[in-house]
Amino acid sequence: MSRLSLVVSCLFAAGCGAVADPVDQPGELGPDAGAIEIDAPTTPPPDDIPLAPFDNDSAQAPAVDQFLSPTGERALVYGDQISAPDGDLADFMAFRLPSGSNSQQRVTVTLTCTILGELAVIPRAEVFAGGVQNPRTIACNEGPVFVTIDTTKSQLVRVDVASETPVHLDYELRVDAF
Ligand SMILES: [Ca+2]
Repeated sequence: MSRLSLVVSCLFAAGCGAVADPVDQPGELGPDAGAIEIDAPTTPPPDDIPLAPFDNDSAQAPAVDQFLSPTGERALVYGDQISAPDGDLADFMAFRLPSGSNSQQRVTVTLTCTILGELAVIPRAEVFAGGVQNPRTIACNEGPVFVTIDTTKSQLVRVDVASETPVHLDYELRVDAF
């Protein structure tokens, strides 16, 4: 069998690798194997952080808009998920209180979160009175926070997260008004 015919037949013969390997492997594997082991720890973490599905809510169309009163629904409880930098970045909820003789009322806002991923910025809920520029901010797992609100205005709550590395939040927002 000529040299050419041996090479060609190797393309079709299952055992032909055994002929070539003893020549090539010993010299290449030593230094290469070492380099691979050194590089391995620098590979990025597994991207098994889930994405929150888009739910198409917005400040204009909140996921819930609830009227709270002493004789009706006394609390707003809403649970959902958000994620960053991809997926659904923010959710919006709204609530209103009866406007009695006192236009100021204190409520408690609680944001409870289960967080997956490395966080650079603590996720938060922000409570906006309609049109007010400076929202009151409540951080994840901070516990109940007292917020004094204007009962003549609808209150918007935005829960959001900002992160350049993958982060996923399962949260429950709770507003206790009475
Ligand atoms: Ca959303």
